[in-house]
Amino acid sequence: MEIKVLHNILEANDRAADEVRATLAGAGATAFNFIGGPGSGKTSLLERVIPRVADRLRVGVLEGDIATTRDAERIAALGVPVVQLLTGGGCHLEAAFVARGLTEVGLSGLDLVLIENVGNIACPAEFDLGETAKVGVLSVTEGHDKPGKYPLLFHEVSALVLGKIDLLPYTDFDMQAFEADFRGLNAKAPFFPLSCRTGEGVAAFVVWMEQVHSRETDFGRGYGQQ
Ligand SMILES: Nc1nc2c(ncn2[C@@H]2O[C@H](COP(=O)(O)OP(=O)(O)OP(=O)(O)O)[C@@H](O)[C@H]2O)c(=O)[nH]1
Ligand SMILES: [Mg+2]
Repeated sequence: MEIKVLHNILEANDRAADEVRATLAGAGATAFNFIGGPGSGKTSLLERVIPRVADRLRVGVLEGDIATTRDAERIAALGVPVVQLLTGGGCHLEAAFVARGLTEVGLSGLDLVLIENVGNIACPAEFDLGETAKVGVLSVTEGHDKPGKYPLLFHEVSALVLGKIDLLPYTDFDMQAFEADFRGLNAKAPFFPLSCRTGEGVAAFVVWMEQVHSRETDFGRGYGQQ
């Protein structure tokens, strides 16, 4: 019974995701779906990325959250349009909700749409939002064993950010073990170690985002399967 219900939800979600994809294509916009655990640094990454592209690209943000507008307030302070998507307890965003968010954020005037999913590395990976690319966000304080424990996300991502590398000296994070675990699930997605505290590594990630927008790089849904 439970399995049947989930199947129906995913089917409906996939149809809505196809509509989001068509809407984005019609607007010439590129959408990134940022997926990571609570506190992994998703909003901090958006705060670093947006000022770096704002002179060239028009950016809008959809902020997924369970209960507050705190992240939306942080993004609004950067002067870009932002819509808060409150799930009211739900552990992930769904495509129909994103479709409404795109209308509210003013998609027709945008180049990039940055979607911060609800903090979680399990549920959001199952839901196609119609995004151009999924970006996984893990931080060194979460541990190097996470790819094998949460394989779907690491398998699905078009790029993986490993944040908070400024904290590496204070943790037992094993970079070699982490990369081996990740590459066992996803051979191709580029890997961006970075720090939103120092700014190290952010520029390379922004270059990748712009290449995705200009379609100069290979990317996409199920990238890990290729
Ligand atoms: N040292 C260090 N701290 C960081 C870095 N990036 C983010 N943080 C801190 O980590 C905490 C969580 O960062 P957020 O950006 O709010 O994380 P988030 O993933 O958006 O969190 P949720 O929206 O609650 O899921 C904050 O206290 C940040 O200042 C980093 O690169 N280095
Ligand atoms: Mg956040």
